[in-house]
Amino acid sequence: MNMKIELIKGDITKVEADAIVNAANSSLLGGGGVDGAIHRAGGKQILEECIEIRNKQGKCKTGEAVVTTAGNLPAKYVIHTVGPVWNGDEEKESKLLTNCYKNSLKLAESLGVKTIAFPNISTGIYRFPKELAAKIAIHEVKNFKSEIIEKVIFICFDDENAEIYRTLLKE
Ligand code: AR6
Repeated sequence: MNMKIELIKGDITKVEADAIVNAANSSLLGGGGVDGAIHRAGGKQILEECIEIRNKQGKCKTGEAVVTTAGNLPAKYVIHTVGPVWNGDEEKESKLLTNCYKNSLKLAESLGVKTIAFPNISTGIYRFPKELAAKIAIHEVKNFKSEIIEKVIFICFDDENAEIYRTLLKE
């Protein structure tokens, strides 16, 4: 089944989806950007669970995803995925960003998630070109067939990403 796609300009910590995705780093211990916002708004339970995951499996590799509960957030789960830092190796870094979306969606399915919200992974501090990142995200979501996930919401925080997604989703 094809999943419904929605675009929202705003703050992912306010979104009432079953799962929201965090653009984390491999330490899983928090940081700036959307990661900082999620940990601040969600409270210390999220960090405590991230520490437990680290103790069990070590760091989270780029392109992989892990899950915690969502603490004080309106979502049920936070799926933490680690995007690639853009260094200009388009093929390698595109593949890693693809993996972020794919592995997050697979994990969401295994949790029975019906609605999932993604931020624009890697397009902030990690400097991935926004248009290329948006094409990868939309392509991956359109190609992912699911009997479980009904809706994917792209949450664009900055004007530039919102405009890019608006244009690409019209096509
Ligand atoms: N809601 C939705 N999107 C947001 C929010 C928010 N509250 N705040 C920022 N964004 P970034 P990255 C957007 O830098 O590039 C952290 O320190 C932002 O406009 O958060 O993957 C981590 O710990 C941008 O489009 O993540 C890592 O060390 C998008 O989120 C590193 O940054 C991603 O920007 C990850 O860098």
